[in-house]
This record gives sequence, C-alpha cells and structure tokens, in this order.
Amino acid sequence: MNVSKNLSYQQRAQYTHHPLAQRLFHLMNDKKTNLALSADVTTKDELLTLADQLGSQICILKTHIDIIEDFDSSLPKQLQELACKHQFLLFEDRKFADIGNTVQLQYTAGIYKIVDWADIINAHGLPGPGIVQGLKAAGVKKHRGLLLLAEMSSAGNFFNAEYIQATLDLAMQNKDFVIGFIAQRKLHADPAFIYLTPGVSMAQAQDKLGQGYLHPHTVIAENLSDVIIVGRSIYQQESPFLVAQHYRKAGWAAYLERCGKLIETSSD
Ligand code: S5P
Repeated sequence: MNVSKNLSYQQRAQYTHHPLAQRLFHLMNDKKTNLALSADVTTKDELLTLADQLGSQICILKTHIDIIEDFDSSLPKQLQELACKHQFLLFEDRKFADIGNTVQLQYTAGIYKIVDWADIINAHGLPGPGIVQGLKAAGVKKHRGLLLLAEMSSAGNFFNAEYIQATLDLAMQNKDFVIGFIAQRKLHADPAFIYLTPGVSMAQAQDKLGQGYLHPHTVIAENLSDVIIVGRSIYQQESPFLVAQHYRKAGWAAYLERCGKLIETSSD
C-alpha cells in the first residue's frame, strides 16, 4: 500500500518547506478544487473575463502570455488582482529550455517580466542543472516555484525512463525552488512534490495535433497526480463556468476517493 497515496493536500503541505507549495496545498483544500484552467486565449479581454468568471472554481490559472495579441504591461497587474480576489495562483507555462543565462533573461526581462507576476513557471531539464540555477537565482528570492517537465501528454514524445529519472534527480537537488512536476502521473515517493497533469478531458481522447487526453478520475484517483489542467474542454464550451464547475467536482470527487473519504454530496 502506498502510504502517500492517502495523504490529504493539507497533510502534504507539512512535507514541503516551500511557502508557495504550502499555499497551493492549503488553497486547494480551502476552495475544494484541484482544477487548473489552461486559458489559451489570445486577447486580454478573453483572458481577464475567463479568470474572473471561473476564478472561484480553480486553484491555478495557467497562461501562455506570449500568445496575447494586445498584451501591455497592465495585464499582469490585472491578473494579480483577480488571483488575489479569487485566491488562485498564476502559472506562466513558458517551458524554458535554454542555458542558465538565457532563461534568466527570459524570466526577468523583455516585455513580459514573468518573474514579477507568475507564482509558478515550468522548464525542461534537458539543458542540465544550469537551467534551474539560472531561474532559481531570480525566482527564489521572490518565493516563486518551478515545475519540471517530467512527462508530456503528446503522442510520440521523447521522454524515456532515463530522462524522467534525471529530471527527478534535478528536482531533488533543488527542493528550495522546484515544487513539483508536469507529468501524467505521480513519479516520486516524496510527498512534498506536487504533480500537475495536462491533457485532461471528459469529452475527447485526442485532438488533431497529437494531444492525448485522460479523464480526471484516471489522473487523480489512479495516476495519483494532484492537479488537472484543462483548457479547450472548458473555455471553448458554451458555458465555461458550468463546465469548469463540472470538472472541479469530478477532480475533487476523485481526490476524496483516493483519500478514502466519503464523496460529498453538497452542491457547492
Ligand atoms: O505535456 C503537456 C504539458 C503542457 S504544460 N501537455 C500540454 O498540453 N501542456 C499544456 O497544457 C499545453 O501547452 C496547453 O496549454 C494545455 C493543454 O490544453 P488543452 O486545450 O489541450 O486542454
């Protein structure tokens, strides 16, 4: 029996010394949500509207800030205000993948100045330890957190067992900054690490460009990941709020099931 399988998010907060990871575990517990919205829209207005309308349902808003066509420096501040209003974290899905010096500049400079507003970022371990060092030097003093990509949801990807192990080792060496992984399943026994899984849908098994989807129950109850990341299956629907609520409830029910708790029947 896997002991950490049954730990609640609240208990998991005690295993991490990272203040951001603690905050995330606690807000998931308080809001009863393990849903992250992948808001891959291309205008400020669409992004802010989604963040405000669905904010109560999510623990994380995941952005691709470089696809916003009318980006200006007011947007990060507005996102931070909504994150504060609805209590969710901001995750810029930048997937850094360069040498330490370059990723540090990409993180701190340019138009987006990601370090100033994104609580969480992610990176590929591929270039080696320098990538984490470069990001950490800028992010750790602001209590930011890094997720390493240990697996991907796309068909035919090149993530093999050796690469995954090297990624886990890199995380273990940087627990003051790496809070967890983007992965399809739990990969390490340490309960401090948090797992976020993209490629989640109740409506389809794949898209036309190689994306593969899993059901929230598979992700949370069987694969023991912690957060479902859902994009088009929510924001492209007619009533994004109602669909988000549906995903939140499905993700939460799967979490209660894996903790061995009774499924709550309240309608909140
Ligand atoms: O393995 C991955 C990692 C990520 S971060 N597979 C993914 O799909 N993603 C991201 O999750 C991707 O960049 C997109 O923003 C989101 C999935 O969107 P959806 O519309 O397919 O749910």
